[in-house]
Amino acid sequence: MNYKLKTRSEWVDEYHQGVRYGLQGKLILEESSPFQKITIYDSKRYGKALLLDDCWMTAEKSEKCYHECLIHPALCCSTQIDNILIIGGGDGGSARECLRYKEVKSIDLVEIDLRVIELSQKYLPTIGGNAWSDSRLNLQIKNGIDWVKHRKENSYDVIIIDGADPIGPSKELFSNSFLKDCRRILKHGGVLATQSESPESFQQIHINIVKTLREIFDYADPMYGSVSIYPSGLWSWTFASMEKPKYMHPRKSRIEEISENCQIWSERWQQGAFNAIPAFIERELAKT
Ligand code: SPD
Repeated sequence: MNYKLKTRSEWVDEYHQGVRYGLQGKLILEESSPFQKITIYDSKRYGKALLLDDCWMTAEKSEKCYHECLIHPALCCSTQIDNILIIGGGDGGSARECLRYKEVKSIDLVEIDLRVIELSQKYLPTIGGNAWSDSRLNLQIKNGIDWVKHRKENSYDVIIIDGADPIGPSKELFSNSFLKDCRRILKHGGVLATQSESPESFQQIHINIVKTLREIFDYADPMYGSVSIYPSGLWSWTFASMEKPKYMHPRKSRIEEISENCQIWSERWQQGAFNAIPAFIERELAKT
């Protein structure tokens, strides 16, 4: 038996600029949808995981450190949270976190790739949890760019962009025209939240996302945390609003509603995470 080969075949790695980020485990499934390569992997440390185009997206036992951070600063702080739009988020984790708030009346979840939803429901059912059967969830298998283009002004209280990296089908989710449409369809006291890559391994992309959002929305700030399965482990989410930095001040009633069952998010954590901006990023963002 070729021992070395056997050992290697038990690992799956995401490669990025001369570094690889890997998990040990067992391959369950690999297929190509019309949009991307989809892999389901059973990792020893984090349980079942989803990769899109060979990049880690989520894993059963580490997803909360991504989804809680993307959702709660927006939903705890927005003036109203009746109508939510999620672009992407086909694993269901973002919808699940939004649906924890009783005030939420409806969520349009617009995912381009039906297979991501089907495979997440089958292999990673804990991530979507009860969201899939919640009558407030309205699934749309459509292109998110077209969806926002065709919505009326002031349609949503909160917009969540839960896409993959800005290559492949998610590239346009970081474009000026898409984000301008998001501003148009967001209500005035609302908040937009997007994953905004790593300030370490995707430094320039991260800076560009924050700058673009500041131009379009007036107010935008990045928040930093750790997602151990993503390149470098250091990750960011950026929040934007129109009248003031709305996303900085969680409302008491909403904190009380969710905090007991959060693994990472708390009011205190959020404050620290906004303040954890690396000095060089702050300097870069200050340049015009
Ligand atoms: N480098 C991975 C970035 C992926 C962000 N989205 C993950 C989707 C989880 N719902």
